Amino acid sequence: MDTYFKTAITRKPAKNIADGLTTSDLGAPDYELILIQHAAYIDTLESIGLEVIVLDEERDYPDAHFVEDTAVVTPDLAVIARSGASARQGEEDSIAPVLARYRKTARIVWPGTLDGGDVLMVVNHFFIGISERTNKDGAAQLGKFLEESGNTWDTIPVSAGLHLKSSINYIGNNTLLVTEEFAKKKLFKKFDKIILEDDEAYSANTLWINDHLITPAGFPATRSKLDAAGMKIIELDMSEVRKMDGGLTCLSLRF
Ligand code: CIR
Repeated sequence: MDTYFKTAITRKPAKNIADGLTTSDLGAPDYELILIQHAAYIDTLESIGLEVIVLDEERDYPDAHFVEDTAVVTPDLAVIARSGASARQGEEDSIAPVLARYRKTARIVWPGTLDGGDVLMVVNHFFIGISERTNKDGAAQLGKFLEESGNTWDTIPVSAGLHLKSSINYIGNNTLLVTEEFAKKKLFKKFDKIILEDDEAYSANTLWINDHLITPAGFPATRSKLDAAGMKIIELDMSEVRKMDGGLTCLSLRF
């Protein structure tokens, strides 16, 4: 197995997770169960070669275990984000010093906003979703930092879902796992695509890491398409995470 990602930052969910932001109508998450699901997520990352840092819960920030939104980490840079959700601004303050141990850091500043969930990295090209959380200014600030270290970038409107990566993820070998709506976009023309059934759109949020594809359990049509593509798949139960609009990528920062 090629180990490309060595480290993941995660955070224990706080007891008041149900006070976080959500658009789902799936009910309140069960705290004991989310702890079990979170522990299984950490075990899985460790099983594929990552060292996992687990930060303490943050009761003032019930969404803070969705650490992905607080930064964008590339092989040589960590850009600390500034969420477009005011209730989430400040989560990044306890992440920045941890990332500074591993990377040179930069920051998105006012009037820019950016959530890491809107940033899709495909090798050294970055697709930056313009959404309710990420504005054009935030995207331009990130783009400038990315260019300085030799990367390229594009913006794309997030026309459905909370973040760009709610609908599309890169799974290696020039292939995107993508909803039908995003599959049509010109920007993704050069990629091969595995297109999801509409009623399995949640499974777009998969995590391709260290030669494995971690997918949410309970999406049989997606599973058979991925099996046909011959990938090494690990399914995890994300039921409680989903209730707060979260998914597999949201629960860690990986580098
Ligand atoms: C929020 O609305 O910000 C959280 N409840 C969910 C964030 C999910 N993060 C992600 O997809 N990267």
